[in-house]
Amino acid sequence: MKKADVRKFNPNGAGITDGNIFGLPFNEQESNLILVPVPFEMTTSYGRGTAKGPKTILEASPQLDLFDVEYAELGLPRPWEFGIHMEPESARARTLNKDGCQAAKPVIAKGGVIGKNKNLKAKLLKANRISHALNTFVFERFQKHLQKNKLVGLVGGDHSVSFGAIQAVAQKHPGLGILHIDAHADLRDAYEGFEHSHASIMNNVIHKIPGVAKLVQVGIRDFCDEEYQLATTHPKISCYFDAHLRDRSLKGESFQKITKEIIARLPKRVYISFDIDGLETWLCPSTGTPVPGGLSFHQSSFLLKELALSGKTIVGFDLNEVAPSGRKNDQWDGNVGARILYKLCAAALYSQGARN
Ligand SMILES: [Mn+2]
Repeated sequence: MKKADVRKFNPNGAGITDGNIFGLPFNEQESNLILVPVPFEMTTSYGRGTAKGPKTILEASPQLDLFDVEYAELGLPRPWEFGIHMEPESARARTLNKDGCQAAKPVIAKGGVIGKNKNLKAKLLKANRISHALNTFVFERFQKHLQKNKLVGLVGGDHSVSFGAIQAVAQKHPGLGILHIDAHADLRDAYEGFEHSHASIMNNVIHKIPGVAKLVQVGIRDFCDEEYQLATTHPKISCYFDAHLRDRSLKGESFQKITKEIIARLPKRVYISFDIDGLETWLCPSTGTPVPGGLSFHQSSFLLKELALSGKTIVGFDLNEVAPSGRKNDQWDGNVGARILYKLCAAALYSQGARN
């Protein structure tokens, strides 16, 4: 992997707030890693705001110091040297979000129970059409970058936005495994009538993307009966429930042993789908559907590092459900989001052979 022109950036200076991710000066062409922001939250059912996730992360990101000690000891102290670029938010995604939210709002207000109401039925049809359009949009963005052999990450948006990204990555790498970090199983058949809901993303991935061979879920602690059935019986799914992780840790098993077991269940090529609410809630206080429990920052970054070191290749990722608090000068959600995003970038680059 070829480095970008590193003379353009002084990592010892204060972060440049020039509107680029992590304050880095690299354009799309010279970057190995492209981030695609998708400001979309049509099906958000509880707290809203994650359409502002990419902006929240972007604004907090120049605050990071980009030297990474854990990757430094492995030979990659400066992941940024390989070029990380975040595209500007596209007008198309914003329009789909605006129209989608308008259509979905009255349906969500009724909890998806639309009965014989023709108006609501029409709105639901429209919302489902918009989901398909959004999936196609994300798929095409990803496909374009993948064809140029870029590593691509997505920044959401609600979790439904991952579908097109996983579809594109699985098309390039059939037999793909998904490492899914989340509080929620996201295995509902559909939610409130929405075919592509944030709550059914992994059900859709398992049933509609044949290139996905395996789904390994970690930190799951909020799910319904149906989801439990699917998570525990589907041959493609291994689910590490949060309660089980807690029990095993509290009874003295090392987290490294558990991590190795999780990673062993994944095939050679891995896509990481990281819902920020998989973390402890104090790390993502403004996310839409927070649940107590969850992974610590250290556990999740350890898992990413162990995956990077395992010899498996991270071929794509997403970070979703980050939302701003809405309080002035409060960058906490964005700050944690940016740090997880940088760890995802570092792990993916390392697994692809990047070394300084
Ligand atoms: Mn979630």
